[in-house]
Amino acid sequence: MRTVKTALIGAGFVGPHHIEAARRLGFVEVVAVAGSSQASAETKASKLNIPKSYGNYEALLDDPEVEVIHNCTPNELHLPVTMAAIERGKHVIADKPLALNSADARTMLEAARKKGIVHAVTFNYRYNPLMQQARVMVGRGDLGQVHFVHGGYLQDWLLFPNDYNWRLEKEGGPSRCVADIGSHWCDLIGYLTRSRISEVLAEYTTVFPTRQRPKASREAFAQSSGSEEFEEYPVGTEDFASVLLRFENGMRGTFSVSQVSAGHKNGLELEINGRRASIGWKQERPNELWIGRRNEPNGWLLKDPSLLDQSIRHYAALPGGHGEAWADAFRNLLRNVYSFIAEGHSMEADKDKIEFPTFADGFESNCIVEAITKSARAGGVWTKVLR
Ligand code: SOE
Repeated sequence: MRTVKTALIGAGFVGPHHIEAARRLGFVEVVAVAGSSQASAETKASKLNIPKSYGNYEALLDDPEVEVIHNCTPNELHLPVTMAAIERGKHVIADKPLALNSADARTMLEAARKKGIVHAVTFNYRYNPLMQQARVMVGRGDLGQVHFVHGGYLQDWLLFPNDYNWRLEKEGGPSRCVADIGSHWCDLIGYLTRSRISEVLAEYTTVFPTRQRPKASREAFAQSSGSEEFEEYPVGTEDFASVLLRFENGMRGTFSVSQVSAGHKNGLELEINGRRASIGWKQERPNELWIGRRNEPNGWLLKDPSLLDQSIRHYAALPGGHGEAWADAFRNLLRNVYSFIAEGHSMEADKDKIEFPTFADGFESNCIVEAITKSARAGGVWTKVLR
Protein backbone atom coordinates (compact mmCIF):
# COMPACT_ATOMS: atom_id res chain seq x y z
CA MET A 1 0.00 0.00 0.00
CA ARG A 2 1.41 3.44 -0.85
CA THR A 3 1.97 5.95 1.96
CA VAL A 4 -0.82 8.51 2.39
CA LYS A 5 0.07 11.84 4.00
CA THR A 6 -2.46 13.26 6.37
CA ALA A 7 -2.96 16.16 8.80
CA LEU A 8 -5.04 16.99 11.85
CA ILE A 9 -7.04 20.19 12.28
CA GLY A 10 -8.22 20.58 15.89
CA ALA A 11 -6.38 18.56 18.52
CA GLY A 12 -8.88 18.59 21.42
CA PHE A 13 -10.27 15.38 22.95
CA VAL A 14 -10.94 13.30 19.85
CA GLY A 15 -8.26 14.54 17.40
CA PRO A 16 -5.36 12.62 18.99
CA HIS A 17 -7.45 9.42 18.81
CA HIS A 18 -7.97 9.94 15.07
CA ILE A 19 -4.19 10.25 14.72
CA GLU A 20 -3.41 7.21 16.80
CA ALA A 21 -5.87 5.09 14.79
CA ALA A 22 -4.43 6.35 11.48
CA ARG A 23 -0.89 5.58 12.59
CA ARG A 24 -1.81 2.03 13.53
CA LEU A 25 -2.58 1.36 9.85
CA GLY A 26 1.12 1.53 9.01
CA PHE A 27 0.73 3.28 5.65
CA VAL A 28 -0.47 6.70 6.85
CA GLU A 29 2.02 9.40 7.74
CA VAL A 30 0.81 12.29 9.90
CA VAL A 31 2.71 15.31 8.56
CA ALA A 32 1.04 18.36 10.13
CA VAL A 33 -1.31 19.69 12.79
CA ALA A 34 -3.18 23.02 12.97
CA GLY A 35 -4.41 24.58 16.20
CA SER A 36 -6.17 27.78 17.21
CA SER A 37 -2.78 29.53 17.61
CA GLN A 38 0.83 28.81 16.67
CA ALA A 39 1.67 28.16 20.31
CA SER A 40 -1.13 25.61 20.83
CA ALA A 41 -0.30 23.90 17.51
CA GLU A 42 3.36 23.59 18.53
CA THR A 43 2.45 22.13 21.91
CA LYS A 44 0.16 19.55 20.26
CA ALA A 45 2.76 18.80 17.55
CA SER A 46 5.44 18.03 20.10
CA LYS A 47 3.05 15.97 22.25
CA LEU A 48 1.83 13.92 19.28
CA ASN A 49 5.20 13.83 17.53
CA ILE A 50 3.95 15.54 14.37
CA PRO A 51 6.66 17.33 12.32
CA LYS A 52 4.83 20.48 11.12
CA SER A 53 2.57 22.83 13.08
CA TYR A 54 0.36 25.65 11.78
CA GLY A 55 -1.35 28.41 13.78
CA ASN A 56 -4.40 28.40 11.48
CA TYR A 57 -6.13 25.86 9.25
CA GLU A 58 -5.73 27.86 6.02
CA ALA A 59 -1.94 27.66 6.27
CA LEU A 60 -2.12 23.90 6.80
CA LEU A 61 -4.45 23.50 3.83
CA ASP A 62 -1.96 25.38 1.63
CA ASP A 63 0.69 22.74 2.40
CA PRO A 64 1.00 20.65 -0.81
CA GLU A 65 2.29 17.64 1.12
CA VAL A 66 -1.09 17.21 2.86
CA GLU A 67 -3.49 14.91 0.95
CA VAL A 68 -6.10 14.23 3.63
CA ILE A 69 -7.36 16.21 6.63
CA HIS A 70 -9.11 15.12 9.80
CA ASN A 71 -11.55 17.87 10.72
CA CYS A 72 -11.77 17.60 14.53
CA THR A 73 -12.64 21.24 15.20
CA PRO A 74 -15.61 22.37 17.34
CA ASN A 75 -18.94 22.03 15.49
CA GLU A 76 -19.18 25.64 14.30
CA LEU A 77 -15.91 25.29 12.38
CA HIS A 78 -16.90 22.10 10.57
CA LEU A 79 -18.36 24.00 7.60
CA PRO A 80 -15.59 26.57 6.93
CA VAL A 81 -12.74 24.11 7.49
CA THR A 82 -14.28 21.35 5.35
CA MET A 83 -15.26 23.77 2.55
CA ALA A 84 -11.75 25.25 2.46
CA ALA A 85 -10.26 21.74 2.32
CA ILE A 86 -12.58 20.67 -0.51
CA GLU A 87 -11.71 23.82 -2.47
CA ARG A 88 -8.04 22.79 -2.35
CA GLY A 89 -8.85 19.20 -3.37
CA LYS A 90 -7.94 17.56 -0.03
CA HIS A 91 -9.79 14.44 1.06
CA VAL A 92 -11.78 15.03 4.27
CA ILE A 93 -12.43 12.79 7.28
CA ALA A 94 -14.90 14.80 9.35
CA ASP A 95 -15.86 14.20 12.95
CA LYS A 96 -19.61 14.09 13.65
CA PRO A 97 -21.99 15.87 13.57
CA LEU A 98 -21.02 16.77 10.00
CA ALA A 99 -22.63 20.22 10.33
CA LEU A 100 -24.69 22.48 12.57
CA ASN A 101 -27.73 21.92 10.36
CA SER A 102 -28.86 19.98 7.30
CA ALA A 103 -28.45 22.93 4.92
CA ASP A 104 -24.73 23.21 5.76
CA ALA A 105 -24.37 19.42 5.51
CA ARG A 106 -25.96 19.49 2.05
CA THR A 107 -23.56 22.27 0.99
CA MET A 108 -20.57 20.14 2.05
CA LEU A 109 -21.93 16.99 0.41
CA GLU A 110 -22.58 18.77 -2.90
CA ALA A 111 -19.17 20.49 -2.90
CA ALA A 112 -17.36 17.23 -2.09
CA ARG A 113 -19.18 15.41 -4.91
CA LYS A 114 -18.43 18.18 -7.39
CA LYS A 115 -14.73 18.24 -6.54
CA GLY A 116 -14.47 14.44 -6.52
CA ILE A 117 -12.67 14.20 -3.17
CA VAL A 118 -13.02 11.25 -0.79
CA HIS A 119 -15.31 12.21 2.13
CA ALA A 120 -16.00 10.34 5.36
CA VAL A 121 -17.70 10.94 8.71
CA THR A 122 -16.54 9.13 11.85
CA PHE A 123 -19.57 7.11 12.88
CA ASN A 124 -17.07 4.71 14.44
CA TYR A 125 -19.38 2.37 16.37
CA ARG A 126 -20.38 0.64 13.11
CA TYR A 127 -16.94 -0.98 12.98
CA ASN A 128 -16.95 -2.93 16.23
CA PRO A 129 -16.63 -6.56 15.11
CA LEU A 130 -19.89 -7.53 16.82
CA MET A 131 -21.77 -4.66 15.20
CA GLN A 132 -20.58 -5.95 11.85
CA GLN A 133 -21.82 -9.40 12.87
CA ALA A 134 -25.16 -7.92 13.99
CA ARG A 135 -25.60 -6.31 10.58
CA VAL A 136 -24.98 -9.62 8.85
CA MET A 137 -27.42 -11.39 11.20
CA VAL A 138 -30.20 -8.86 10.61
CA GLY A 139 -29.52 -8.83 6.85
CA ARG A 140 -29.71 -12.62 6.44
CA GLY A 141 -32.93 -12.83 8.44
CA ASP A 142 -31.70 -14.50 11.66
CA LEU A 143 -34.03 -12.24 13.66
CA GLY A 144 -36.96 -12.47 11.26
CA GLN A 145 -38.72 -9.24 10.34
CA VAL A 146 -37.59 -6.51 12.75
CA HIS A 147 -40.45 -4.65 14.44
CA PHE A 148 -38.86 -2.76 17.34
CA VAL A 149 -35.49 -1.13 18.09
CA HIS A 150 -34.72 0.49 21.43
CA GLY A 151 -31.93 1.61 23.71
CA GLY A 152 -30.02 4.74 24.49
CA TYR A 153 -26.76 6.53 24.92
CA LEU A 154 -26.07 7.75 28.46
CA GLN A 155 -23.03 9.62 29.81
CA ASP A 156 -22.30 11.46 33.06
CA TRP A 157 -19.47 13.84 32.17
CA LEU A 158 -21.80 16.89 32.30
CA LEU A 159 -23.57 15.89 35.53
CA PHE A 160 -22.32 18.79 37.67
CA PRO A 161 -23.05 22.48 37.01
CA ASN A 162 -19.31 23.17 36.90
CA ASP A 163 -18.73 20.57 34.17
CA TYR A 164 -17.99 22.52 31.02
CA ASN A 165 -17.02 22.17 27.37
CA TRP A 166 -17.55 24.13 24.11
CA ARG A 167 -20.45 21.80 23.27
CA LEU A 168 -22.52 23.75 25.84
CA GLU A 169 -22.11 27.05 24.01
CA LYS A 170 -24.62 28.58 21.56
CA GLU A 171 -22.13 28.20 18.73
CA GLY A 172 -22.12 24.40 19.31
CA GLY A 173 -25.53 24.22 17.58
CA PRO A 174 -29.25 24.05 18.43
CA SER A 175 -28.99 20.49 19.81
CA ARG A 176 -26.25 19.17 22.12
CA CYS A 177 -26.93 15.72 23.53
CA VAL A 178 -28.89 14.43 20.52
CA ALA A 179 -26.41 15.90 18.01
CA ASP A 180 -23.35 14.68 19.93
CA ILE A 181 -24.36 11.14 20.91
CA GLY A 182 -27.94 10.56 19.67
CA SER A 183 -26.44 10.97 16.18
CA HIS A 184 -24.27 7.89 16.80
CA TRP A 185 -27.23 5.85 18.07
CA CYS A 186 -29.45 6.69 15.10
CA ASP A 187 -26.64 6.10 12.62
CA LEU A 188 -25.85 2.71 14.12
CA ILE A 189 -29.48 1.55 14.17
CA GLY A 190 -30.00 2.70 10.58
CA TYR A 191 -26.82 0.88 9.50
CA LEU A 192 -27.62 -2.38 11.32
CA THR A 193 -31.19 -2.62 10.10
CA ARG A 194 -30.73 -0.90 6.71
CA SER A 195 -33.78 1.23 7.57
CA ARG A 196 -34.46 4.95 7.45
CA ILE A 197 -36.25 6.97 10.12
CA SER A 198 -39.31 8.74 8.68
CA GLU A 199 -40.84 10.52 11.70
CA VAL A 200 -39.83 11.39 15.25
CA LEU A 201 -41.44 12.64 18.48
CA ALA A 202 -39.19 14.06 21.17
CA GLU A 203 -38.91 15.82 24.50
CA TYR A 204 -35.79 17.78 25.55
CA THR A 205 -34.88 18.64 29.14
CA THR A 206 -32.25 21.06 30.36
CA VAL A 207 -31.32 20.26 33.96
CA PHE A 208 -28.93 23.18 34.34
CA PRO A 209 -30.13 26.37 32.64
CA THR A 210 -26.81 27.98 33.62
CA ARG A 211 -23.36 26.45 34.05
CA GLN A 212 -20.04 27.63 35.43
CA ARG A 213 -17.88 28.44 32.44
CA PRO A 214 -14.15 28.35 33.27
CA LYS A 215 -12.02 31.21 31.92
CA ALA A 216 -9.62 28.70 30.30
CA SER A 217 -10.86 26.11 27.77
CA ARG A 218 -11.53 22.54 28.91
CA GLU A 219 -11.70 19.35 26.82
CA ALA A 220 -14.57 16.85 26.81
CA PHE A 221 -14.55 14.48 29.82
CA ALA A 222 -12.01 16.67 31.72
CA GLN A 223 -13.15 17.67 35.23
CA SER A 224 -12.94 20.99 36.99
CA SER A 225 -9.95 21.38 39.32
CA GLY A 226 -12.33 23.23 41.65
CA SER A 227 -10.10 26.29 41.87
CA GLU A 228 -10.59 27.78 38.39
CA GLU A 229 -12.10 31.20 37.80
CA PHE A 230 -15.49 30.98 36.12
CA GLU A 231 -18.54 32.93 34.99
CA GLU A 232 -22.21 31.82 34.89
CA TYR A 233 -23.16 30.88 31.33
CA PRO A 234 -26.78 30.38 30.16
CA VAL A 235 -27.29 27.02 28.44
CA GLY A 236 -30.20 26.53 26.01
CA THR A 237 -29.57 22.97 24.82
CA GLU A 238 -30.77 19.62 26.19
CA ASP A 239 -28.99 17.69 28.98
CA PHE A 240 -31.17 14.68 28.19
CA ALA A 241 -33.83 13.69 25.67
CA SER A 242 -36.44 10.98 25.06
CA VAL A 243 -37.33 10.14 21.48
CA LEU A 244 -39.90 7.93 19.69
CA LEU A 245 -39.18 6.78 16.15
CA ARG A 246 -41.14 5.57 13.13
CA PHE A 247 -39.25 4.05 10.24
CA GLU A 248 -40.10 4.01 6.52
CA ASN A 249 -40.45 0.21 6.57
CA GLY A 250 -42.90 0.20 9.49
CA MET A 251 -40.38 -0.55 12.24
CA ARG A 252 -40.86 1.39 15.48
CA GLY A 253 -38.23 2.55 17.96
CA THR A 254 -37.38 4.56 21.02
CA PHE A 255 -34.18 5.82 22.61
CA SER A 256 -32.98 8.08 25.41
CA VAL A 257 -29.81 10.14 25.48
CA SER A 258 -28.28 11.90 28.45
CA GLN A 259 -25.05 13.55 29.51
CA VAL A 260 -26.21 13.78 33.15
CA SER A 261 -26.79 10.12 34.15
CA ALA A 262 -24.40 9.25 36.99
CA GLY A 263 -22.48 6.04 36.49
CA HIS A 264 -22.84 5.91 32.71
CA LYS A 265 -19.56 6.81 31.01
CA ASN A 266 -20.10 6.05 27.36
CA GLY A 267 -23.21 3.90 27.60
CA LEU A 268 -24.39 3.36 24.06
CA GLU A 269 -26.82 0.43 24.20
CA LEU A 270 -29.24 -1.05 21.71
CA GLU A 271 -31.61 -3.91 21.20
CA ILE A 272 -33.20 -5.11 17.98
CA ASN A 273 -36.37 -7.23 18.25
CA GLY A 274 -37.59 -9.33 15.32
CA ARG A 275 -40.33 -11.92 14.81
CA ARG A 276 -37.91 -14.78 15.50
CA ALA A 277 -35.16 -13.46 17.77
CA SER A 278 -33.57 -10.39 19.35
CA ILE A 279 -30.03 -9.12 19.65
CA GLY A 280 -28.61 -6.65 22.16
CA TRP A 281 -25.26 -4.89 22.56
CA LYS A 282 -23.62 -2.49 25.02
CA GLN A 283 -20.69 -0.38 23.86
CA GLU A 284 -19.06 -0.64 27.29
CA ARG A 285 -19.04 -4.47 26.95
CA PRO A 286 -18.14 -4.51 23.27
CA ASN A 287 -17.06 -8.16 23.07
CA GLU A 288 -20.49 -9.58 23.98
CA LEU A 289 -23.56 -9.81 21.76
CA TRP A 290 -26.75 -10.96 23.47
CA ILE A 291 -29.11 -13.19 21.52
CA GLY A 292 -32.69 -13.48 22.80
CA ARG A 293 -35.01 -16.33 21.80
CA ARG A 294 -38.56 -17.34 22.71
CA ASN A 295 -38.54 -21.16 22.74
CA GLU A 296 -34.84 -21.84 23.20
CA PRO A 297 -32.34 -20.61 25.76
CA ASN A 298 -30.90 -17.14 25.27
CA GLY A 299 -27.21 -16.89 24.41
CA TRP A 300 -24.13 -14.74 24.24
CA LEU A 301 -21.89 -14.55 21.20
CA LEU A 302 -18.42 -13.63 22.46
CA LYS A 303 -16.21 -11.86 19.94
CA ASP A 304 -14.01 -14.46 18.29
CA PRO A 305 -13.06 -14.22 14.61
CA SER A 306 -13.72 -17.90 14.10
CA LEU A 307 -17.35 -17.42 15.19
CA LEU A 308 -18.00 -14.41 12.97
CA ASP A 309 -19.38 -14.48 9.46
CA GLN A 310 -16.57 -14.95 6.92
CA SER A 311 -17.45 -11.69 5.13
CA ILE A 312 -16.74 -9.50 8.17
CA ARG A 313 -14.21 -11.62 10.07
CA HIS A 314 -11.40 -9.21 9.24
CA TYR A 315 -12.96 -6.61 11.58
CA ALA A 316 -11.73 -8.70 14.51
CA ALA A 317 -7.95 -8.32 14.65
CA LEU A 318 -7.36 -10.49 17.72
CA PRO A 319 -8.33 -14.05 18.64
CA GLY A 320 -11.22 -14.81 21.02
CA GLY A 321 -10.69 -13.72 24.60
CA HIS A 322 -8.55 -10.76 23.54
CA GLY A 323 -10.83 -7.75 23.95
CA GLU A 324 -11.37 -5.22 21.17
CA ALA A 325 -13.07 -1.92 21.80
CA TRP A 326 -13.57 1.74 20.88
CA ALA A 327 -10.06 2.43 19.56
CA ASP A 328 -10.06 -0.73 17.45
CA ALA A 329 -13.40 0.12 15.85
CA PHE A 330 -11.99 3.55 15.05
CA ARG A 331 -8.95 1.93 13.42
CA ASN A 332 -11.25 -0.34 11.39
CA LEU A 333 -13.18 2.64 10.06
CA LEU A 334 -10.01 4.53 9.12
CA ARG A 335 -8.57 1.42 7.46
CA ASN A 336 -11.56 1.36 5.11
CA VAL A 337 -11.18 5.06 4.28
CA TYR A 338 -7.41 5.12 3.86
CA SER A 339 -7.21 1.97 1.76
CA PHE A 340 -9.89 3.44 -0.53
CA ILE A 341 -7.66 6.53 -0.91
CA ALA A 342 -4.39 4.61 -1.26
CA GLU A 343 -5.88 2.34 -3.93
CA GLY A 344 -6.87 5.46 -5.90
CA HIS A 345 -10.63 4.80 -5.91
CA SER A 346 -13.18 7.46 -6.76
CA MET A 347 -16.41 8.06 -4.82
CA GLU A 348 -18.38 8.29 -8.06
CA ALA A 349 -16.91 5.42 -10.09
CA ASP A 350 -16.25 2.99 -7.22
CA LYS A 351 -19.45 3.30 -5.17
CA ASP A 352 -19.46 -0.45 -4.53
CA LYS A 353 -16.09 -0.18 -2.76
CA ILE A 354 -17.22 2.45 -0.24
CA GLU A 355 -17.42 0.78 3.19
CA PHE A 356 -17.40 3.84 5.41
CA PRO A 357 -19.90 6.56 6.35
CA THR A 358 -19.76 9.42 3.85
CA PHE A 359 -21.04 13.01 3.88
CA ALA A 360 -24.34 11.52 2.63
CA ASP A 361 -24.61 9.71 6.00
CA GLY A 362 -23.56 12.93 7.75
CA PHE A 363 -26.35 14.79 5.92
CA GLU A 364 -28.86 12.07 6.81
CA SER A 365 -27.83 12.37 10.46
CA ASN A 366 -28.22 16.15 10.46
CA CYS A 367 -31.73 15.77 8.98
CA ILE A 368 -32.71 13.37 11.78
CA VAL A 369 -31.28 15.59 14.55
CA GLU A 370 -33.06 18.58 13.03
CA ALA A 371 -36.42 16.78 13.03
CA ILE A 372 -35.92 15.63 16.65
CA THR A 373 -35.08 19.18 17.76
CA LYS A 374 -38.07 20.57 15.86
CA SER A 375 -40.39 18.04 17.50
CA ALA A 376 -39.08 18.82 20.98
CA ARG A 377 -39.41 22.58 20.42
CA ALA A 378 -42.99 22.13 19.24
CA GLY A 379 -43.79 20.42 22.55
CA GLY A 380 -43.50 16.82 21.33
CA VAL A 381 -45.41 16.38 18.07
CA TRP A 382 -44.73 13.78 15.36
CA THR A 383 -42.36 15.47 12.92
CA LYS A 384 -41.23 14.23 9.50
CA VAL A 385 -37.52 13.88 8.73
CA LEU A 386 -37.05 16.19 5.73
CA ARG A 387 -34.19 15.37 3.37
C1 SOE B 1 -18.55 13.30 23.99
O1 SOE B 1 -19.90 13.19 24.29
C2 SOE B 1 -18.07 12.19 23.04
O2 SOE B 1 -16.70 12.34 22.92
C3 SOE B 1 -18.69 12.26 21.66
O3 SOE B 1 -18.43 13.49 21.03
C4 SOE B 1 -18.15 11.09 20.83
O4 SOE B 1 -18.69 11.11 19.54
C5 SOE B 1 -18.47 9.78 21.55
O5 SOE B 1 -17.89 8.70 20.85
C6 SOE B 1 -17.94 9.78 22.96
O6 SOE B 1 -18.38 10.93 23.64
